Amino acid sequence: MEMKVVRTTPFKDQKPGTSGLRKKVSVFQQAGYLENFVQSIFDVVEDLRGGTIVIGGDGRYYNDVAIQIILSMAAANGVKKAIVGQNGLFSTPAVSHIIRKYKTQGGIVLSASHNPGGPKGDFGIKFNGENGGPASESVTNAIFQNSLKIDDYKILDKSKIELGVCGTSKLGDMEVEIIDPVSDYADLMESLFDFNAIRDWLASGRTMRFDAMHAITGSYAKAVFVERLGAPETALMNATPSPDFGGAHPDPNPVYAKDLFDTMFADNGPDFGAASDGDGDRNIILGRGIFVSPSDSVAVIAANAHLVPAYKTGIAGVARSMPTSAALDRVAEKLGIEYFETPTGWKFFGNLLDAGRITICGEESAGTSSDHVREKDGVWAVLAWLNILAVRNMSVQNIMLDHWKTYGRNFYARHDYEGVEVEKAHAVMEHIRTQLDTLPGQSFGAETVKFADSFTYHDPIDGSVSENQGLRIGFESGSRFVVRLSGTGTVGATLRLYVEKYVTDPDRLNDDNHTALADIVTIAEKITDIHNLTGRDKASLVT
Ligand code: VG1
Ligand code: CO
Repeated sequence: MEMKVVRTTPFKDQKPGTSGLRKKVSVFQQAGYLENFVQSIFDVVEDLRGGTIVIGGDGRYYNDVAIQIILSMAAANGVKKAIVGQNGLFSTPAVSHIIRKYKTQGGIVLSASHNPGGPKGDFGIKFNGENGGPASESVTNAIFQNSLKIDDYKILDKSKIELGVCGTSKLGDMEVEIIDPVSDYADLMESLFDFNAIRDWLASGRTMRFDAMHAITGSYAKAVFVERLGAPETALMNATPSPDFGGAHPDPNPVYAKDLFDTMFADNGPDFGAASDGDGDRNIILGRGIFVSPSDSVAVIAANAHLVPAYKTGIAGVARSMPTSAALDRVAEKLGIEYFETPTGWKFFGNLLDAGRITICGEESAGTSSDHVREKDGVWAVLAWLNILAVRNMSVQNIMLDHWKTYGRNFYARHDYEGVEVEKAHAVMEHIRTQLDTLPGQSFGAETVKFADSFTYHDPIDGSVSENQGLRIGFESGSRFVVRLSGTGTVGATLRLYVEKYVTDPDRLNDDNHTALADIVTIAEKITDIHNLTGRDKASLVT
Protein backbone atom coordinates (compact mmCIF):
# COMPACT_ATOMS: atom_id res chain seq x y z
CA MET A 1 0.00 0.00 0.00
CA GLU A 2 1.49 3.29 -1.06
CA MET A 3 1.23 6.58 0.75
CA LYS A 4 -0.27 9.32 -1.43
CA VAL A 5 -0.05 13.05 -0.89
CA VAL A 6 -3.24 14.51 -2.36
CA ARG A 7 -3.51 18.20 -3.33
CA THR A 8 -6.54 19.89 -1.83
CA THR A 9 -8.08 23.34 -1.35
CA PRO A 10 -9.48 24.64 1.94
CA PHE A 11 -13.16 24.81 2.87
CA LYS A 12 -14.09 27.93 4.80
CA ASP A 13 -16.66 26.38 7.13
CA GLN A 14 -14.75 23.84 9.21
CA LYS A 15 -14.99 25.68 12.53
CA PRO A 16 -16.08 23.17 15.19
CA GLY A 17 -19.19 24.18 17.19
CA THR A 18 -20.33 23.23 20.68
CA SER A 19 -19.33 19.61 20.07
CA GLY A 20 -17.16 19.09 17.00
CA LEU A 21 -17.80 19.70 13.32
CA ARG A 22 -21.42 18.93 12.36
CA LYS A 23 -22.80 19.21 8.84
CA LYS A 24 -25.24 17.54 6.52
CA VAL A 25 -24.00 14.17 5.22
CA SER A 26 -23.90 15.68 1.71
CA VAL A 27 -21.38 18.30 2.92
CA PHE A 28 -19.10 15.59 4.30
CA GLN A 29 -19.44 13.66 1.03
CA GLN A 30 -17.75 16.46 -0.96
CA ALA A 31 -14.32 15.39 -2.21
CA GLY A 32 -11.69 16.34 0.35
CA TYR A 33 -14.09 17.67 3.00
CA LEU A 34 -13.59 14.98 5.64
CA GLU A 35 -9.96 14.52 4.58
CA ASN A 36 -9.10 18.21 5.07
CA PHE A 37 -10.52 18.22 8.59
CA VAL A 38 -8.87 14.94 9.56
CA GLN A 39 -5.50 16.08 8.18
CA SER A 40 -5.89 19.27 10.22
CA ILE A 41 -6.28 17.13 13.35
CA PHE A 42 -3.08 15.22 12.53
CA ASP A 43 -1.25 18.47 11.70
CA VAL A 44 -2.23 20.10 15.00
CA VAL A 45 -2.07 17.18 17.45
CA GLU A 46 1.54 16.18 16.94
CA ASP A 47 1.52 13.52 19.66
CA LEU A 48 -0.57 11.29 17.41
CA ARG A 49 2.46 10.63 15.22
CA GLY A 50 4.00 7.51 16.76
CA GLY A 51 1.09 7.32 19.18
CA THR A 52 -2.19 5.44 19.60
CA ILE A 53 -5.61 6.73 18.56
CA VAL A 54 -9.13 5.45 19.32
CA ILE A 55 -11.68 5.63 16.51
CA GLY A 56 -15.38 4.89 16.56
CA GLY A 57 -18.78 6.35 15.98
CA ASP A 58 -22.47 6.04 16.68
CA GLY A 59 -23.08 3.97 13.55
CA ARG A 60 -25.03 6.62 11.68
CA TYR A 61 -25.04 6.75 7.90
CA TYR A 62 -21.51 7.43 6.52
CA ASN A 63 -19.84 6.09 9.69
CA ASP A 64 -18.45 3.08 7.79
CA VAL A 65 -17.09 5.15 4.90
CA ALA A 66 -15.57 7.80 7.18
CA ILE A 67 -13.82 5.22 9.39
CA GLN A 68 -11.99 3.69 6.43
CA ILE A 69 -10.81 7.12 5.27
CA ILE A 70 -9.65 8.08 8.77
CA LEU A 71 -7.79 4.79 9.25
CA SER A 72 -5.97 5.20 5.93
CA MET A 73 -5.05 8.75 6.86
CA ALA A 74 -3.92 7.76 10.36
CA ALA A 75 -1.59 5.13 8.88
CA ALA A 76 -0.26 7.63 6.32
CA ASN A 77 0.35 10.19 9.07
CA GLY A 78 2.56 7.89 11.09
CA VAL A 79 0.12 6.82 13.81
CA LYS A 80 1.52 3.67 15.44
CA LYS A 81 -1.72 2.02 16.50
CA ALA A 82 -5.47 2.51 16.11
CA ILE A 83 -8.00 0.99 18.49
CA VAL A 84 -11.34 0.67 16.68
CA GLY A 85 -14.72 -0.49 17.97
CA GLN A 86 -16.04 -3.60 16.20
CA ASN A 87 -17.92 -2.55 13.06
CA GLY A 88 -16.63 0.98 13.69
CA LEU A 89 -18.93 1.49 16.65
CA PHE A 90 -18.44 3.18 20.01
CA SER A 91 -20.73 5.33 22.12
CA THR A 92 -19.21 8.71 22.96
CA PRO A 93 -18.65 7.90 26.67
CA ALA A 94 -17.09 4.56 25.67
CA VAL A 95 -14.53 6.35 23.45
CA SER A 96 -13.68 8.56 26.40
CA HIS A 97 -13.18 5.51 28.62
CA ILE A 98 -11.08 3.61 26.08
CA ILE A 99 -8.77 6.62 25.56
CA ARG A 100 -8.22 6.78 29.33
CA LYS A 101 -8.04 3.06 30.04
CA TYR A 102 -5.45 2.35 27.34
CA LYS A 103 -3.64 5.69 27.84
CA THR A 104 -3.83 6.66 24.19
CA GLN A 105 -2.97 10.06 22.72
CA GLY A 106 -6.60 10.78 21.83
CA GLY A 107 -9.57 9.65 19.82
CA ILE A 108 -11.90 10.56 17.00
CA VAL A 109 -15.65 10.34 17.61
CA LEU A 110 -17.94 10.15 14.60
CA SER A 111 -21.37 11.39 15.59
CA ALA A 112 -23.87 14.16 15.23
CA SER A 113 -25.40 13.10 18.53
CA HIS A 114 -29.12 13.89 18.78
CA ASN A 115 -29.34 15.21 15.20
CA PRO A 116 -31.18 12.97 12.72
CA GLY A 117 -29.15 10.56 10.57
CA GLY A 118 -29.46 8.91 7.16
CA PRO A 119 -28.31 10.16 3.73
CA LYS A 120 -30.26 13.41 4.19
CA GLY A 121 -29.40 13.74 7.86
CA ASP A 122 -26.36 14.98 9.73
CA PHE A 123 -22.86 13.67 10.29
CA GLY A 124 -20.15 14.89 12.63
CA ILE A 125 -16.57 14.46 13.75
CA LYS A 126 -14.91 15.43 16.99
CA PHE A 127 -11.41 15.07 18.41
CA ASN A 128 -10.93 14.07 22.06
CA GLY A 129 -7.57 14.48 23.75
CA GLU A 130 -5.54 12.16 25.95
CA ASN A 131 -7.67 12.96 29.03
CA GLY A 132 -10.59 11.41 27.12
CA GLY A 133 -12.48 14.68 26.78
CA PRO A 134 -13.42 16.93 23.86
CA ALA A 135 -10.49 19.05 22.75
CA SER A 136 -10.29 22.49 24.34
CA GLU A 137 -11.18 25.64 22.43
CA SER A 138 -7.50 26.41 21.80
CA VAL A 139 -7.08 23.04 20.04
CA THR A 140 -10.32 23.27 18.03
CA ASN A 141 -9.37 26.81 16.98
CA ALA A 142 -5.95 25.60 15.86
CA ILE A 143 -7.59 22.80 13.83
CA PHE A 144 -9.90 25.36 12.22
CA GLN A 145 -6.99 27.70 11.40
CA ASN A 146 -5.12 24.77 9.85
CA SER A 147 -8.16 23.87 7.74
CA LEU A 148 -8.16 27.38 6.26
CA LYS A 149 -4.70 27.02 4.78
CA ILE A 150 -4.41 23.29 4.10
CA ASP A 151 -3.06 22.36 0.68
CA ASP A 152 -2.58 18.61 0.86
CA TYR A 153 -3.44 15.53 2.88
CA LYS A 154 -1.83 12.13 3.32
CA ILE A 155 -3.64 8.84 2.76
CA LEU A 156 -2.79 5.23 1.95
CA ASP A 157 -3.74 4.22 -1.54
CA LYS A 158 -6.52 1.61 -1.97
CA SER A 159 -6.61 0.44 1.63
CA LYS A 160 -9.58 -1.13 3.31
CA ILE A 161 -9.80 -3.04 6.53
CA GLU A 162 -12.35 -5.58 7.74
CA LEU A 163 -13.98 -4.12 10.87
CA GLY A 164 -16.41 -6.92 11.71
CA VAL A 165 -14.04 -9.27 13.54
CA CYS A 166 -12.17 -8.49 16.76
CA GLY A 167 -8.43 -8.92 16.57
CA THR A 168 -5.24 -7.26 15.40
CA SER A 169 -4.06 -6.57 11.86
CA LYS A 170 -1.83 -4.17 9.94
CA LEU A 171 -2.65 -1.24 7.72
CA GLY A 172 0.64 -0.13 6.16
CA ASP A 173 2.92 0.21 9.18
CA MET A 174 0.04 0.91 11.58
CA GLU A 175 -1.36 -1.75 13.90
CA VAL A 176 -5.17 -1.87 13.98
CA GLU A 177 -6.83 -3.50 16.97
CA ILE A 178 -10.55 -4.12 16.71
CA ILE A 179 -12.21 -4.52 20.09
CA ASP A 180 -15.64 -5.22 21.49
CA PRO A 181 -17.05 -1.71 21.99
CA VAL A 182 -19.14 -2.64 25.03
CA SER A 183 -17.27 -4.87 27.49
CA ASP A 184 -14.65 -2.41 28.84
CA TYR A 185 -17.40 0.14 29.37
CA ALA A 186 -19.74 -2.34 31.07
CA ASP A 187 -16.87 -3.37 33.40
CA LEU A 188 -16.33 0.28 34.30
CA MET A 189 -20.02 0.68 35.18
CA GLU A 190 -19.93 -2.43 37.32
CA SER A 191 -16.93 -1.01 39.21
CA LEU A 192 -18.78 2.23 40.07
CA PHE A 193 -22.28 1.15 41.10
CA ASP A 194 -23.87 -1.31 43.49
CA PHE A 195 -25.01 -3.85 40.89
CA ASN A 196 -26.19 -6.26 43.60
CA ALA A 197 -28.56 -3.68 45.06
CA ILE A 198 -29.91 -2.79 41.61
CA ARG A 199 -30.29 -6.47 40.69
CA ASP A 200 -32.23 -7.13 43.91
CA TRP A 201 -34.41 -4.06 43.37
CA LEU A 202 -35.30 -5.22 39.85
CA ALA A 203 -35.86 -8.78 41.05
CA SER A 204 -38.26 -7.56 43.73
CA GLY A 205 -40.85 -6.78 41.07
CA ARG A 206 -39.81 -3.22 40.19
CA THR A 207 -40.09 -2.41 36.53
CA MET A 208 -38.05 -0.24 34.20
CA ARG A 209 -38.09 0.88 30.57
CA PHE A 210 -35.09 2.12 28.65
CA ASP A 211 -35.55 3.69 25.21
CA ALA A 212 -32.36 3.46 23.14
CA MET A 213 -34.03 5.42 20.33
CA HIS A 214 -32.66 3.05 17.62
CA ALA A 215 -29.17 4.26 18.49
CA ILE A 216 -25.86 2.89 19.71
CA THR A 217 -26.88 2.67 23.37
CA GLY A 218 -29.04 -0.32 22.51
CA SER A 219 -25.92 -2.54 22.58
CA TYR A 220 -24.74 -1.06 25.88
CA ALA A 221 -28.19 -1.26 27.44
CA LYS A 222 -28.51 -4.97 26.57
CA ALA A 223 -25.12 -5.76 28.13
CA VAL A 224 -25.68 -3.70 31.28
CA PHE A 225 -29.40 -3.75 32.07
CA VAL A 226 -30.34 -7.17 30.71
CA GLU A 227 -27.21 -9.33 30.86
CA ARG A 228 -25.58 -7.93 33.99
CA LEU A 229 -28.57 -6.63 35.97
CA GLY A 230 -31.23 -9.15 35.01
CA ALA A 231 -33.85 -6.79 33.56
CA PRO A 232 -36.12 -8.55 31.04
CA GLU A 233 -35.59 -7.87 27.31
CA THR A 234 -38.99 -6.18 27.35
CA ALA A 235 -37.47 -3.43 29.51
CA LEU A 236 -35.69 -2.17 26.39
CA MET A 237 -37.34 -0.16 23.62
CA ASN A 238 -35.85 0.53 20.17
CA ALA A 239 -32.67 -1.27 21.22
CA THR A 240 -31.40 -2.31 17.78
CA PRO A 241 -29.10 0.41 16.40
CA SER A 242 -29.87 1.59 12.87
CA PRO A 243 -27.93 4.01 10.61
CA ASP A 244 -30.92 6.36 10.33
CA PHE A 245 -32.33 5.81 13.84
CA GLY A 246 -35.49 4.28 12.41
CA GLY A 247 -36.09 7.53 10.53
CA ALA A 248 -36.56 9.40 13.82
CA HIS A 249 -34.66 12.02 15.85
CA PRO A 250 -32.47 10.27 18.43
CA ASP A 251 -33.11 13.15 20.83
CA PRO A 252 -34.57 12.11 24.17
CA ASN A 253 -37.35 14.59 24.91
CA PRO A 254 -41.14 14.46 25.24
CA VAL A 255 -41.63 14.89 21.49
CA TYR A 256 -39.18 12.36 20.08
CA ALA A 257 -39.45 9.85 22.93
CA LYS A 258 -43.25 10.05 22.97
CA ASP A 259 -43.79 6.29 23.32
CA LEU A 260 -41.66 6.24 26.44
CA PHE A 261 -43.49 9.22 27.91
CA ASP A 262 -46.88 7.64 27.13
CA THR A 263 -45.74 4.41 28.82
CA MET A 264 -44.48 6.23 31.90
CA PHE A 265 -47.55 8.42 32.26
CA ALA A 266 -50.01 5.52 31.88
CA ASP A 267 -51.82 4.12 34.94
CA ASN A 268 -49.68 1.30 36.30
CA GLY A 269 -46.71 2.45 34.24
CA PRO A 270 -43.21 1.18 35.10
CA ASP A 271 -41.42 2.43 38.21
CA PHE A 272 -38.53 3.88 36.28
CA GLY A 273 -37.97 5.08 32.72
CA ALA A 274 -35.03 6.49 30.81
CA ALA A 275 -33.75 7.21 27.32
CA SER A 276 -30.48 8.19 25.69
CA ASP A 277 -29.49 9.91 22.44
CA GLY A 278 -27.76 9.03 19.15
CA ASP A 279 -24.28 8.65 20.62
CA GLY A 280 -25.22 7.56 24.13
CA ASP A 281 -24.00 10.58 26.04
CA ARG A 282 -27.39 12.10 26.95
CA ASN A 283 -30.06 10.75 29.27
CA ILE A 284 -33.52 11.57 30.47
CA ILE A 285 -35.04 10.19 33.64
CA LEU A 286 -38.70 9.51 34.34
CA GLY A 287 -40.73 7.88 37.07
CA ARG A 288 -44.32 6.76 36.99
CA GLY A 289 -46.22 9.92 36.08
CA ILE A 290 -43.20 12.21 36.32
CA PHE A 291 -40.44 13.57 34.08
CA VAL A 292 -37.34 14.67 35.97
CA SER A 293 -35.92 17.86 34.50
CA PRO A 294 -32.24 17.20 33.59
CA SER A 295 -31.22 20.20 35.73
CA ASP A 296 -32.95 18.56 38.70
CA SER A 297 -31.53 15.14 37.83
CA VAL A 298 -27.90 16.20 38.24
CA ALA A 299 -28.83 17.92 41.52
CA VAL A 300 -30.49 14.75 42.85
CA ILE A 301 -27.52 12.61 41.80
CA ALA A 302 -25.11 15.00 43.57
CA ALA A 303 -27.26 15.11 46.71
CA ASN A 304 -27.42 11.29 46.86
CA ALA A 305 -23.96 10.46 45.52
CA HIS A 306 -22.83 9.09 48.88
CA LEU A 307 -25.22 6.15 48.30
CA VAL A 308 -23.20 5.09 45.24
CA PRO A 309 -20.07 3.04 46.05
CA ALA A 310 -17.78 5.09 43.78
CA TYR A 311 -18.69 8.35 45.52
CA LYS A 312 -19.36 7.12 49.06
CA THR A 313 -16.53 9.15 50.57
CA GLY A 314 -17.97 12.37 49.13
CA ILE A 315 -17.66 14.51 46.04
CA ALA A 316 -15.06 17.24 45.58
CA GLY A 317 -17.26 19.79 43.85
CA VAL A 318 -19.86 20.15 41.09
CA ALA A 319 -20.33 22.15 37.91
CA ARG A 320 -23.16 22.97 35.55
CA SER A 321 -23.35 24.76 32.23
CA MET A 322 -24.59 28.35 32.51
CA PRO A 323 -28.13 27.77 31.12
CA THR A 324 -28.63 24.79 33.45
CA SER A 325 -30.81 25.64 36.45
CA ALA A 326 -29.27 26.55 39.79
CA ALA A 327 -30.73 23.44 41.50
CA LEU A 328 -27.20 21.97 41.61
CA ASP A 329 -25.84 25.10 43.31
CA ARG A 330 -28.31 24.66 46.18
CA VAL A 331 -27.02 21.12 46.77
CA ALA A 332 -23.38 22.26 46.68
CA GLU A 333 -24.11 25.01 49.23
CA LYS A 334 -25.65 22.49 51.58
CA LEU A 335 -22.79 20.00 51.12
CA GLY A 336 -20.27 22.81 51.59
CA ILE A 337 -18.44 22.00 48.34
CA GLU A 338 -17.30 24.18 45.43
CA TYR A 339 -19.56 24.77 42.47
CA PHE A 340 -18.86 26.21 39.05
CA GLU A 341 -20.83 27.70 36.16
CA THR A 342 -19.28 26.95 32.75
CA PRO A 343 -20.27 27.72 29.16
CA THR A 344 -22.44 25.23 27.26
CA GLY A 345 -20.55 22.16 26.02
CA TRP A 346 -18.72 19.37 27.81
CA LYS A 347 -15.24 20.59 26.87
CA PHE A 348 -15.45 23.25 29.58
CA PHE A 349 -15.74 20.67 32.39
CA GLY A 350 -12.49 18.92 31.41
CA ASN A 351 -10.01 21.16 33.25
CA LEU A 352 -12.09 21.13 36.46
CA LEU A 353 -12.37 17.32 36.34
CA ASP A 354 -8.66 16.84 35.57
CA ALA A 355 -7.73 19.14 38.45
CA GLY A 356 -9.93 17.16 40.86
CA ARG A 357 -12.01 20.26 41.65
CA ILE A 358 -15.30 18.63 40.62
CA THR A 359 -16.65 15.07 40.67
CA ILE A 360 -20.14 15.49 39.16
CA CYS A 361 -21.35 17.84 36.44
CA GLY A 362 -24.28 18.30 34.11
CA GLU A 363 -26.17 20.27 31.52
CA GLU A 364 -29.84 21.12 31.09
CA SER A 365 -29.76 19.42 27.69
CA ALA A 366 -29.88 15.97 29.29
CA GLY A 367 -26.18 15.50 29.92
CA THR A 368 -24.88 14.23 33.25
CA SER A 369 -21.64 12.56 34.23
CA SER A 370 -18.77 12.30 36.69
CA ASP A 371 -15.00 12.09 36.75
CA HIS A 372 -15.06 8.43 35.60
CA VAL A 373 -14.81 9.66 31.96
CA ARG A 374 -14.53 13.08 30.30
CA GLU A 375 -17.83 13.02 28.43
CA LYS A 376 -21.41 13.07 29.48
CA ASP A 377 -22.63 9.55 29.96
CA GLY A 378 -26.22 8.41 29.48
CA VAL A 379 -25.96 4.88 30.87
CA TRP A 380 -23.96 6.17 33.87
CA ALA A 381 -26.78 8.59 34.76
CA VAL A 382 -29.41 5.84 34.45
CA LEU A 383 -27.35 3.59 36.73
CA ALA A 384 -26.86 6.41 39.22
CA TRP A 385 -30.63 6.75 39.46
CA LEU A 386 -31.19 3.00 39.68
CA ASN A 387 -28.59 2.79 42.45
CA ILE A 388 -30.25 5.63 44.38
CA LEU A 389 -33.73 4.14 43.89
CA ALA A 390 -32.53 0.71 45.02
CA VAL A 391 -30.95 2.08 48.21
CA ARG A 392 -33.64 4.60 49.14
CA ASN A 393 -36.48 2.33 48.06
CA MET A 394 -38.73 5.31 47.25
CA SER A 395 -40.57 6.21 44.05
CA VAL A 396 -39.05 8.75 41.66
CA GLN A 397 -41.97 11.05 42.49
CA ASN A 398 -41.23 10.92 46.22
CA ILE A 399 -37.52 11.40 45.73
CA MET A 400 -38.30 14.59 43.79
CA LEU A 401 -40.79 15.91 46.35
CA ASP A 402 -38.31 15.25 49.12
CA HIS A 403 -35.57 17.03 47.15
CA TRP A 404 -37.72 20.11 46.47
CA LYS A 405 -38.78 20.30 50.11
CA THR A 406 -35.13 20.39 51.15
CA TYR A 407 -33.72 22.69 48.47
CA GLY A 408 -36.66 24.51 46.88
CA ARG A 409 -37.64 23.86 43.27
CA ASN A 410 -36.15 25.42 40.16
CA PHE A 411 -38.96 25.17 37.62
CA TYR A 412 -37.27 25.01 34.23
CA ALA A 413 -37.93 24.89 30.50
CA ARG A 414 -36.13 25.48 27.23
CA HIS A 415 -37.88 27.02 24.23
CA ASP A 416 -36.09 26.33 20.94
CA TYR A 417 -36.66 28.37 17.80
CA GLU A 418 -35.12 26.08 15.18
CA GLY A 419 -34.04 26.84 11.63
CA VAL A 420 -34.46 30.61 11.98
CA GLU A 421 -32.85 32.79 9.30
CA VAL A 422 -29.37 33.66 10.56
CA GLU A 423 -29.91 37.46 10.32
CA LYS A 424 -33.16 37.24 12.27
CA ALA A 425 -31.54 35.21 15.03
CA HIS A 426 -28.71 37.73 15.27
CA ALA A 427 -31.28 40.54 15.38
CA VAL A 428 -32.84 38.99 18.51
CA MET A 429 -29.43 38.72 20.20
CA GLU A 430 -28.61 42.31 19.23
CA HIS A 431 -31.97 43.57 20.47
CA ILE A 432 -31.29 42.06 23.91
CA ARG A 433 -27.67 43.19 23.92
CA THR A 434 -28.63 46.83 23.45
CA GLN A 435 -30.82 46.63 26.59
CA LEU A 436 -28.26 45.03 28.90
CA ASP A 437 -27.17 48.32 30.45
CA THR A 438 -30.66 49.68 31.06
CA LEU A 439 -32.55 46.54 32.21
CA PRO A 440 -31.26 46.32 35.81
CA GLY A 441 -33.73 47.93 38.17
CA GLN A 442 -36.64 47.77 35.70
CA SER A 443 -39.80 45.93 36.81
CA PHE A 444 -41.94 43.59 34.73
CA GLY A 445 -45.06 42.42 36.58
CA ALA A 446 -43.90 41.00 39.90
CA GLU A 447 -40.28 40.69 38.77
CA THR A 448 -37.48 43.26 38.99
CA VAL A 449 -34.31 42.79 36.94
CA LYS A 450 -31.28 42.31 39.17
CA PHE A 451 -28.63 41.81 36.49
CA ALA A 452 -28.34 41.57 32.72
CA ASP A 453 -25.10 40.53 31.05
CA SER A 454 -23.31 38.55 28.39
CA PHE A 455 -21.70 35.52 30.03
CA THR A 456 -17.90 35.38 29.99
CA TYR A 457 -16.13 32.35 31.45
CA HIS A 458 -12.76 32.61 33.14
CA ASP A 459 -11.36 29.09 33.39
CA PRO A 460 -9.99 28.86 36.95
CA ILE A 461 -7.46 26.20 35.96
CA ASP A 462 -5.75 27.47 32.80
CA GLY A 463 -6.87 31.11 32.92
CA SER A 464 -8.41 31.02 29.43
CA VAL A 465 -11.31 33.38 28.76
CA SER A 466 -14.40 32.51 26.68
CA GLU A 467 -16.63 35.45 25.80
CA ASN A 468 -20.16 35.75 24.38
CA GLN A 469 -21.44 32.50 25.88
CA GLY A 470 -25.07 33.64 26.16
CA LEU A 471 -27.16 36.55 27.43
CA ARG A 472 -28.48 36.30 31.00
CA ILE A 473 -31.24 38.29 32.60
CA GLY A 474 -31.69 37.58 36.31
CA PHE A 475 -34.44 38.80 38.61
CA GLU A 476 -34.38 39.73 42.31
CA SER A 477 -36.55 36.64 43.03
CA GLY A 478 -33.86 34.23 41.85
CA SER A 479 -35.76 33.54 38.63
CA ARG A 480 -34.04 34.24 35.31
CA PHE A 481 -33.93 33.68 31.59
CA VAL A 482 -31.05 33.08 29.20
CA VAL A 483 -30.82 33.36 25.42
CA ARG A 484 -28.09 31.87 23.26
CA LEU A 485 -27.47 30.59 19.77
CA SER A 486 -27.03 26.85 19.34
CA GLY A 487 -23.67 25.59 18.15
CA THR A 488 -24.80 22.14 17.00
CA GLY A 489 -27.52 22.84 14.42
CA THR A 490 -26.87 22.44 10.71
CA VAL A 491 -29.78 24.40 9.19
CA GLY A 492 -30.01 28.19 9.64
CA ALA A 493 -29.74 29.30 13.27
CA THR A 494 -31.37 27.87 16.39
CA LEU A 495 -32.21 30.27 19.20
CA ARG A 496 -32.55 28.79 22.65
CA LEU A 497 -34.52 30.60 25.34
CA TYR A 498 -34.06 29.06 28.79
CA VAL A 499 -36.45 30.03 31.59
CA GLU A 500 -36.15 29.29 35.26
CA LYS A 501 -38.23 30.13 38.30
CA TYR A 502 -37.16 29.43 41.86
CA VAL A 503 -39.92 28.50 44.34
CA THR A 504 -39.62 27.57 48.03
CA ASP A 505 -43.30 27.82 49.05
CA PRO A 506 -44.16 24.22 50.12
CA ASP A 507 -47.67 24.51 48.63
CA ARG A 508 -46.30 25.36 45.19
CA LEU A 509 -43.61 22.69 44.84
CA ASN A 510 -45.80 20.24 42.93
CA ASP A 511 -47.26 22.81 40.51
CA ASP A 512 -47.36 22.13 36.80
CA ASN A 513 -43.98 23.13 35.35
CA HIS A 514 -45.19 25.14 32.36
CA THR A 515 -47.89 26.92 34.34
CA ALA A 516 -45.37 27.90 36.99
CA LEU A 517 -43.07 29.36 34.33
CA ALA A 518 -45.74 31.24 32.36
CA ASP A 519 -45.04 34.69 33.79
CA ILE A 520 -41.28 34.45 33.21
CA VAL A 521 -41.91 33.26 29.63
CA THR A 522 -44.16 36.28 29.01
CA ILE A 523 -41.52 38.68 30.34
CA ALA A 524 -38.78 36.96 28.31
CA GLU A 525 -40.83 37.16 25.12
CA LYS A 526 -41.44 40.85 25.75
CA ILE A 527 -37.81 41.77 26.45
CA THR A 528 -36.44 39.68 23.57
CA ASP A 529 -39.23 40.58 21.09
CA ILE A 530 -38.50 37.08 19.80
CA HIS A 531 -41.84 36.50 18.05
CA ASN A 532 -41.76 39.71 16.11
CA LEU A 533 -38.06 39.56 15.21
CA THR A 534 -38.09 35.90 14.11
CA GLY A 535 -41.53 36.01 12.48
CA ARG A 536 -42.49 32.95 14.57
CA ASP A 537 -45.54 33.03 16.83
CA LYS A 538 -44.17 30.27 19.04
CA ALA A 539 -41.15 28.06 19.72
CA SER A 540 -40.57 25.00 17.50
CA LEU A 541 -39.89 22.82 20.53
CA VAL A 542 -40.45 23.27 24.25
CA THR A 543 -38.67 20.84 26.56
C1 VG1 B 1 -26.32 21.32 22.59
C2 VG1 B 1 -26.63 21.41 24.06
C3 VG1 B 1 -25.36 21.33 24.88
C4 VG1 B 1 -24.61 20.03 24.54
C5 VG1 B 1 -24.38 19.97 23.04
C6 VG1 B 1 -23.75 18.68 22.61
O1 VG1 B 1 -25.51 22.40 22.21
O2 VG1 B 1 -27.31 22.61 24.35
O3 VG1 B 1 -25.69 21.38 26.25
O4 VG1 B 1 -23.38 19.98 25.20
O5 VG1 B 1 -25.62 20.10 22.34
O6 VG1 B 1 -24.51 17.58 23.03
P1 VG1 B 1 -26.09 23.71 21.48
O7 VG1 B 1 -24.88 24.55 21.18
O8 VG1 B 1 -26.83 23.25 20.27
O9 VG1 B 1 -27.01 24.36 22.45
V1 VG1 B 1 -24.48 16.14 22.13
O10 VG1 B 1 -25.35 15.07 22.99
O11 VG1 B 1 -24.83 16.80 20.72
O12 VG1 B 1 -22.79 15.74 21.95
CO1 CO C 1 -25.05 13.19 22.29
